[in-house]
Amino acid sequence: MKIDKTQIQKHNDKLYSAHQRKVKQLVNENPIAKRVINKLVDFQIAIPSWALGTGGTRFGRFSGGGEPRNLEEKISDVGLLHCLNKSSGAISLHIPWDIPSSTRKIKALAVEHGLQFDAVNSNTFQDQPGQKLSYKFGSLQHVNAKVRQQAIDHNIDVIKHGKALGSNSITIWLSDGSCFPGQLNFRKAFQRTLEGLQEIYAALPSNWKMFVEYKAFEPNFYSMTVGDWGQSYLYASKLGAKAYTLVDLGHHLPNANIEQIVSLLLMEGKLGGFHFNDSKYGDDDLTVGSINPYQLFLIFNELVEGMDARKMNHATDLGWMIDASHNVKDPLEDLLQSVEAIKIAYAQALLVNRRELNRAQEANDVVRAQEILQQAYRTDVRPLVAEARLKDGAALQPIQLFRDIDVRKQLILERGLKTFATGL
Ligand SMILES: [Mn+2]
Repeated sequence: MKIDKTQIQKHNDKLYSAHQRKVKQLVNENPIAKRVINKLVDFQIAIPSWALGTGGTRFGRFSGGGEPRNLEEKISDVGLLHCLNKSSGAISLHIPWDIPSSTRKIKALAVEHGLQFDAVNSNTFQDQPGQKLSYKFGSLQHVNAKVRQQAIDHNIDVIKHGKALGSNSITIWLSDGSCFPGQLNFRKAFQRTLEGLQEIYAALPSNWKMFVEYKAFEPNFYSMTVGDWGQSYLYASKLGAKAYTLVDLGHHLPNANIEQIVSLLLMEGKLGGFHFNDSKYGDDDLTVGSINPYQLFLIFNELVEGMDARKMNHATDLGWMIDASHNVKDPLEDLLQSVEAIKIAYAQALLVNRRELNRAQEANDVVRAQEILQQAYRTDVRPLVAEARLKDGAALQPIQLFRDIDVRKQLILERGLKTFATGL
């Protein structure tokens, strides 16, 4: 299905005067509000192909109906999101779930929807049908060189698919690790993994980036071979200038100070990108900003500060991706909420008075520093985010429009009630 421009126009016309009042007030109160709107227009967040279907847990999966049955329908779903919010102009593919049957046709379809291909993702955390050797005891860390080679070959194959589609980065998340003490020699596992990553790195096209994602626990519960940002940084440093650390918000131990991690990785020029989600316990994959929006704001506060210090382009110099998959919401509504939460946090971070904050920090004025941060955080920036959408021809209230025109009902009519998208 496609959303007609007149449907968006009608929706916006109805909401326009109330919206305009709020924007005017914000622009009057904040001298930089107009600059914030322009930055919001440029800021795009990639949608992961695996989040378009209903996710599951190890206990079960409850399909929502009308889920995309193939890559074409996944691209069409991201096209719907992008049409509604003009902020989701890229899709992140997972190989082998999303191998195109025709690269030429898939590229043309993406262009039709105004989409680009973001980072491609490899998968050595599962065994695929027909696969020769098993990843039960890891992939790049494996004691058997043949298993390691199979994982290396897969990653190089993923790069080839990405290159054909016009992507320019690969995200490697390894589930490698151990479940019990004594199972693994940590040093040897690290060395083997590094050697495998080096072979993959050697296959990167010159303009590509490699993102090394870390995770504290699960599926291995005693040790993870890329378990935290320090280990990821170690791999990325040893690999070279094209390798970076990728921060997934759900991949930390509880109470980790993610904003500090972000700040230091940026300082070292080794922050590559993000996987956004939210969590209460661990890798919960909940909607971005649903549990702890203040933390999301604090992370963006460090991102804006650190990127400006290195004169980086907010929109293009880091990879911005969502990584979520859960089982009770309509996946498309969830993604609209996630993108909105990211843009709200970004806008609030842009409103922080940097000069005043710096002055308060230099004077050890702790109270003032908190006031400055929370002044920005407690500003309702939603009209600015909506104005950025309006400027780009998208809907003032994407979720409301999604419901008003019954997008899900249309998708169920087209695809059926009992469809299953490949994913987690
Ligand atoms: Mn992730």
